[in-house]
Amino acid sequence: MFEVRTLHQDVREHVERSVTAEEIAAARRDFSYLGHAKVSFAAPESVKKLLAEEVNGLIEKAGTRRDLSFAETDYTPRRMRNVTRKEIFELGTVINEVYTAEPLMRVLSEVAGEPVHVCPYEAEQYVITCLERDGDTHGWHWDDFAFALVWVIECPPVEEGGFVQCVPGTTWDKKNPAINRALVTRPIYSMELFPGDLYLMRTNTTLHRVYPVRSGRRKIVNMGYASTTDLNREFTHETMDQLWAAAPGGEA
Ligand SMILES: O=C(O)CCC(=O)C(=O)O
Ligand SMILES: [Fe+2]
Repeated sequence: MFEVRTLHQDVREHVERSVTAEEIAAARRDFSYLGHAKVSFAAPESVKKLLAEEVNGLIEKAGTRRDLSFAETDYTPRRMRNVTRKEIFELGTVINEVYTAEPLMRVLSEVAGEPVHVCPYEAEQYVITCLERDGDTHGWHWDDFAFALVWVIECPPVEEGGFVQCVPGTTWDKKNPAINRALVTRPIYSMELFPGDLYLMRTNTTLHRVYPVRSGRRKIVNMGYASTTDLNREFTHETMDQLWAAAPGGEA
């Protein structure tokens, strides 16, 4: 009889065999100082490949262009193509399965230095973003929930943009986001990314953006996770709710 392997098993085997205590310790140090850390070691190539195939198919099938900005983040631009959590859940299998993989969440918890939980607000569990036109960007913002794990599927060379910038140790006042004030007050860190990279960010206290792309394409999946504090907190979801509402001027 054939054994039906699951992605969870692939991740578990990889974590048990290949992830070292040193890798985790280094990522945990970066994460605590810088609000972000590369964790590309956390998943095997086999899973990255399946996930990339699903992302490519879903962008073709369900990607919707958006060109928006929000008062809550000082009107920084969001110019991108997205596939929403709902579409990914309905049309795909891999991303939804990987999202809840226990061994992966355990690695993330060790890097974060605290438990990482599935996001209680479904719309923020995962999203695909594709930057594909000159000037496309995911402008400066914070996320509602504490953690994001980003899987880089495709990314142009840094000369063409598409790298991530962040300002750790900042918080989101939705009534007065004061993003430029944060940018001139605190250091900005920039992170070069390559296809196959994964990074974890403390997105509720790390202002972040994707530098506009000039040419080439950048495809990612962002998986949002909650902290224990998040689970006991009331949230408003202005920017996400507006982002996923039928986008005026949006095109399929
Ligand atoms: O594309 C990235 O690397 C970050 C995406 C992001 O910040 C988000 O989806 O909230
Ligand atoms: Fe974000």
